[in-house]
Amino acid sequence: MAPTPLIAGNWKMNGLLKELGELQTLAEAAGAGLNQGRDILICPPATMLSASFGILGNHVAVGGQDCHSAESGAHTGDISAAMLKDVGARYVIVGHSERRADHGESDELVRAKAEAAMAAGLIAVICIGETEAERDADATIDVLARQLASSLPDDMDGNRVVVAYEPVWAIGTGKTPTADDVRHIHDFIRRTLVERFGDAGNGVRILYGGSVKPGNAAELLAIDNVDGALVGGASLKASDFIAICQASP
Ligand code: G2H
Repeated sequence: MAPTPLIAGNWKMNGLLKELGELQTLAEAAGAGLNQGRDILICPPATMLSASFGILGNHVAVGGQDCHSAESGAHTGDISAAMLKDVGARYVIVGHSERRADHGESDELVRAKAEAAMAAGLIAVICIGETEAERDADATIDVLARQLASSLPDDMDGNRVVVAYEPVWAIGTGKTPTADDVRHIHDFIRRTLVERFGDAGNGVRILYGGSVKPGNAAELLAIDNVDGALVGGASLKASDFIAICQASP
């Protein structure tokens, strides 16, 4: 049986408390049935997590955009997985390409963060994806194989891990891979998960991310082994994000 689709919004470093009205609109749509047959997640900036949880309640999950690999300690400015859980988060994104690039995060660190998230009772959304240079060098599959081998915890639970495939060159650019490319890559990710984790690999949701918009969501979300989307820019406006949710089968 195919996993329940997950439509996740990543607000990145956007959003002030005055923007909470967008979440109110989303909460009302979810309360009216938007969340039937699909899971919906919003990952606002950490400053908005608590207020977002208050508005979205149980209809729409909230998540962090990153967490530290340690449980607690002297790490100024960082947030632990337990802290995210404490304010109502159920998920956390780890290894987003912007964190890998801006903060030099390695596959091994991403894996440690995913393990910390799972230990705290969160679902880890582990991001992988090739850069434009890697794609141009025909290295996409090699890069994804390495990231999957090194960023994923060994202790796999299909309900506790989500993999998000986000080609770096498609992020915020308006460009997306062809449907055939997405199908081929998601098939590869599924096969890799099943080879390593057995049947648990079939339960892992594989999201596509990178310039998902209301206009392309239906085509992307209909592809085999695309179990949802990780949406950046188009998640900031409730009407766009709701349209993407409605496009999921
Ligand atoms: C990819 C995505 C969200 P966008 O980073 O994670 O962003 O939809 O703006 O390309």
